[in-house]
Amino acid sequence: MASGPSAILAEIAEALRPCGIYLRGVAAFAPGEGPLLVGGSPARSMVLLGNIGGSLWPAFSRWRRNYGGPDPLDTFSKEAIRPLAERLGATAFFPSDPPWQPFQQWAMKADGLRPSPLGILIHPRYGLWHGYRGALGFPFEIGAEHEHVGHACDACRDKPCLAHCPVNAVTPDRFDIAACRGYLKSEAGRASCMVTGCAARNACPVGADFRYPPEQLRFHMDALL
Ligand code: B12
Ligand code: SF4
Ligand code: SF4
Repeated sequence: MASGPSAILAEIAEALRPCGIYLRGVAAFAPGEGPLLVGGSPARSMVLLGNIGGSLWPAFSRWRRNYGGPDPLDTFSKEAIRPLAERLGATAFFPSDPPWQPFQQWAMKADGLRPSPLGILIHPRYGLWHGYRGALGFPFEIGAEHEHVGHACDACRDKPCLAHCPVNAVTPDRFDIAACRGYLKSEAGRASCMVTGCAARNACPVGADFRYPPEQLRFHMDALL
């Protein structure tokens, strides 16, 4: 078992690399501020884990050939992350498990990421093409270097994401979930966003190289509906 913060991070990175899941930052909490861990003490560090672009899609696709149950991506992530949590004595959190944990707040704390008009946090390199698959909470500090990145939307003059949604669900103030869902269920939506992904997300010029592969786009759209 790893001892010392940098050995722990190295072990996590090493164990999850074959699954295409990466270290996505470490959020640090003041004493008493973090969520409660198994055993009752509050977290001092939260190691965020997730995909960068289509990084997990090859491993997930292979795994899925032998899985016919519900929530495949969540199950795949849990199978990868849970044994690691046990080995490291960490508490595992997953983004889709109720009660929803504030993954986006943790990511903002870890790397200074901020939300795009779509509600998704934007990364200056990966754009809107990244997500979180889990997090490991520890009752001690892990002194990872913080990347603290800039906010791409501030420098984006034309904001094409705001112009490309066919039902104007994406606005500077809010994301209109009902309008989006209504469109996705319509014939037009089934022939457009459901096949090629969210048009507003696709219109963003940041991180275009990290765009999800077509099957992954469709998978997430099906899940959204
Ligand atoms: C519920 C939920 C939704 C709901 C509603 C969101 C809402 N109004 O709050 C719906 C179903 C609409 C949704 C949609 C999507 N979601 Co969502 N969603 C969540 C979930 C499970 C819980 C959010 C929450 O309430 N958290 C609890 C609060 C306490 O945490 P928080 O960090 O403070 O929450 C922040 C969000 O609520 C955010 N927020 C507020 N309004 C909206 C609206 C949208 C659309 C989003 C994405 C976020 C958002 O602001 C809060 C403050 O920072 C999170 C996972 C998680 N555990 O956070 C994913 C999550 C936020 N979603 C995510 C994604 C990627 C999407 C989709 C792109 C799905 C897809 N198709 O791929 C879409 C976006 C719409 C689009 N057209 O592209 C990612 C975002 C990753 C990132 N880079 O930031 C998360 C983190 C899941 C993950 N596994 O990574 N989502
Ligand atoms: S198009 Fe511009 S404003 Fe919209 S998400 Fe991308 S960078 Fe941000
Ligand atoms: S999925 Fe389609 S309808 Fe929904 S916000 Fe994106 S562009 Fe608009």
